[in-house]
Amino acid sequence: MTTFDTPHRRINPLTGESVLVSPHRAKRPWLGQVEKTPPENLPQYDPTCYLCPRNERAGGVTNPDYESTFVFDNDFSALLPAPSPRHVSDHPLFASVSERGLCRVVCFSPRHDLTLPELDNASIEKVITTWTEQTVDLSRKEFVSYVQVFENKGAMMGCSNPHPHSQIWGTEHIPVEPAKELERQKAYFTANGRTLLSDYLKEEHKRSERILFANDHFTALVPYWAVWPFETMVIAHRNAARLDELTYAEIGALADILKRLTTRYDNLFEISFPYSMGFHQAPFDDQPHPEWTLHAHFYPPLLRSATIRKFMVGYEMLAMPQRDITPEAAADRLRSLSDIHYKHEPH
Ligand code: H2U
Ligand code: ZN
Repeated sequence: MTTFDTPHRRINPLTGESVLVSPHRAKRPWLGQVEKTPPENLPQYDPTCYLCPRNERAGGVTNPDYESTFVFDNDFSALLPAPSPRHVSDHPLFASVSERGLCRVVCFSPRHDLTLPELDNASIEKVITTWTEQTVDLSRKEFVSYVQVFENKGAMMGCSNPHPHSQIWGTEHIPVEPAKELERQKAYFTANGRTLLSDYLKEEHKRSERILFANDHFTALVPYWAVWPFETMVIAHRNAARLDELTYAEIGALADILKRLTTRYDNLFEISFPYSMGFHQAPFDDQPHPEWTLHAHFYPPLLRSATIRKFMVGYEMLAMPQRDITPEAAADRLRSLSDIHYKHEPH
């Protein structure tokens, strides 16, 4: 095990980008902004919520009386499916391309008050199969080459409504982050004949200091190159490149990992823990993708309590990301927590 107690840079092999780690600085005092904690007790049904069953959404559409997951086209889609006129630029310094796509919202359940860790395993499996069906459905549109599943959780992450939901966007081009990962995973596979993430996972299991937990099919860990204080990844053990390649057993295992990880996140500061998470799947670009390993990233903003967040400002905006608490220390904290949600733990 390596001891890191002085400033150093770590490189993210998936993107080629670096993070500056400053372990000696983790105890600096904080007199800055303090966040509000989210309300703890939400109603099961909120008559003013545009995601609850039977309620009206923008544009006057009424939600069905749905009983498990519910998917609809975003009423304020960031992308449009219709082809737009070809962009013609009169100068290389003013480049643009048109982008077609579709944006959907996926509600986890009719319950306004139940977040991912509070759903039972069968309901989480249903969320995963809905993400899978939607991935396949969007990928069948002739103009879609990449599908991004993601969840913004908590007001701190810009989530507009506490009713547990995620989003899924299909786009004509491969977006920036997956495009970097595609290039790096391809280069690694070409050079080594094995996938980058399968080799990484094997090494992490040997070293064990950043592993949180694993089951037969998935591992949750704090990546060596994590930028956010409690950033984690969930990585498939097998070389599945997309959600639709998962077997029933793997979907069950993924549900188990997601439930345990989000439960520990909530237990960390005993609040509904905010984050942005999403799956990185291989693109739908008519190419084989033996280099790609299905994985999820969780990016939570909180740093040292329910009310103190990490800001990506100053040096991060102008130079490179920087963190104080080491990924190993963050993994220690997350590993020490219970898999039983604090709201349900006998006090
Ligand atoms: P968040 O995951 O950021 O909370 O987004 C929820 C989405 O719901 C957001 O993209 C959409 C917004 O455009 N929305 C509707 O589609 N219909 C509505 O009636 C309100 C919000
Ligand atoms: Zn609701």
